[in-house]
Amino acid sequence: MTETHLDALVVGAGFGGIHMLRSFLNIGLRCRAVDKYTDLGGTWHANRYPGVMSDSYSHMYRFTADRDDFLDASFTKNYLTRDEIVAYLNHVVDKNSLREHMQLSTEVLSAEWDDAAKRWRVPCSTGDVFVVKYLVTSLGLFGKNKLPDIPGLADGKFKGRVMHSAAWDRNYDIDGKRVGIIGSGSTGIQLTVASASKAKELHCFIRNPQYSVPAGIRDITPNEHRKINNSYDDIRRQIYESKTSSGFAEPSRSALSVSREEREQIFEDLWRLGGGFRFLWGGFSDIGLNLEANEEACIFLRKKILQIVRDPVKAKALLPREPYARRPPCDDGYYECFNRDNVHIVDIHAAPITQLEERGIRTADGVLHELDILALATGFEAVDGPYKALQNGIKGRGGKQLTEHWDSVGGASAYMGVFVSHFPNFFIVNGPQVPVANVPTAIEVQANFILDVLREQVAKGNSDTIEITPEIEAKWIASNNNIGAGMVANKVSSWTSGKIVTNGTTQSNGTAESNSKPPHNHFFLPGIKAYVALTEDIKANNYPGFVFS
Ligand code: NA7
Repeated sequence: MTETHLDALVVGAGFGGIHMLRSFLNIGLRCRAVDKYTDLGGTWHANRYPGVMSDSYSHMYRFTADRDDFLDASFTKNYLTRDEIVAYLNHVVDKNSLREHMQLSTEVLSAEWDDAAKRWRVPCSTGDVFVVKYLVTSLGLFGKNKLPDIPGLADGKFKGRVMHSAAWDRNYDIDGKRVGIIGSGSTGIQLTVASASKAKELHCFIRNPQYSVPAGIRDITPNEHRKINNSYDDIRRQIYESKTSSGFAEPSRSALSVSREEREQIFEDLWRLGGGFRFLWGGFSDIGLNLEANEEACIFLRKKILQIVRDPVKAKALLPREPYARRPPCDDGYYECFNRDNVHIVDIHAAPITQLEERGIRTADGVLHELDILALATGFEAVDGPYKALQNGIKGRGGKQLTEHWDSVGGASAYMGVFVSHFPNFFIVNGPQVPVANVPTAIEVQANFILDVLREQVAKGNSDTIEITPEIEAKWIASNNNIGAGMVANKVSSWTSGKIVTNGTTQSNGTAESNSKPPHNHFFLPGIKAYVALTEDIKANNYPGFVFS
């Protein structure tokens, strides 16, 4: 056992962990970042399935505060592949000399607040024990894979390979194989497109089809890249003056305020431009807010599906039965894949999976779908999953377990997406109630606020601890849940709204079934501009709800 005393430990070496490490080192803290993976990148390290890429614009999917870095960025397409993102993160690490402060293949086993010493004690899988004043976790929203509860999956009788999308073996070649994909979210859609032309037969097991729009992947010409660079100041301004910082305008008009023809044209333009976030937020203000406006988007998207998919049976199985309200996927020819003879839909809403057998998946209609590989694009125990997965958890004041605390307040929560009552000197980045926005930007605004709070701590005589009151936390949770209750997302089963329905079924009237947990909102929905305004307000009012002692 090696005991290391530092000012701060950052857990996670993805976007959030790297940015926090850099931020803390910049203000002179002695700090280390650890990560359980063998390499940096966090979620982007783990996700290597065929077709994996970002669906945020290339020039936005980076830390834009560093002007030189923004201007030096090299990308050739409007979206980045997974490998380009990991290369970018490596570049940030090297440019800022962070590598010597990082320790990979190091899994945190637990973290316990020692109130006498006013320190966190953090034992790791390597035998290291970090004793630190500040603990920062940036475990990622998707750090824990979700495996489906399919009889036969665990007993290993299936003769082929089974791989979760976030535990993919890149040496496995799907060429000429009989491939099965369970799941049709962002991941399942990317995997389908990447597999359709390679697999001998591709079976897509779809329970709740989602609405996908074209991503609009295209080259960025040198001229266009120059234009982006010349707009740096405008882009930075837009980032902080918008809700989602996605790199496009967010209009304030309602989908119901324009004529049918105009609405149709706007949807058509969005479809042509591409991008799921753009389709949801870049045409009208109320697709996510108003069921009637939402239904207009659904009508347009259903029509597109029916136009593209030639086989009426396949087309019908691809028609979503719920509002357009999950995290919006986009694709590079998803619906077109189903016009291929080797691509099949297995409608597991109609005939659920009964078991995984030696040769493949059996469905309730008795059919055996023979497979060489089963890809589980079944998502993640999103948001709080990585915290539940910590062997002995995170224990705050009086030995209080973080996950128990979250159970007692209705779900995973953090004031400003950062602070948790009863957990002194503990900061979460890119976790529960992070602003719903472009991820690097959301991380930047959270980091800026943490640095503000640390400055305040110094101003207040360098107190031992920073903590928030249970009252401010309760108000924050209630406010987020109130905002969430008005959203269409609250009517579907989705990890984004925290309304997960265990069997995944959504009723034909579009509402999630009653066996779901009470809604608990996982995001700060007002977004970046409102988040920054709130931080200004907190500072101007002398940090109400914060206790520096
Ligand atoms: P998602 O968006 O959570 O999608 C998971 C998919 O897996 C979804 O289609 C689920 O169907 C399906 N699923 C999950 N469990 C089962 C079982 N047991 N049986 C059948 N189908 C199942 O995860 P993704 O990986 O696509 O995306 C996660 C995020 O990564 C995404 O939002 C981006 O931010 C990047 P269901 O709808 O529950 O019927």
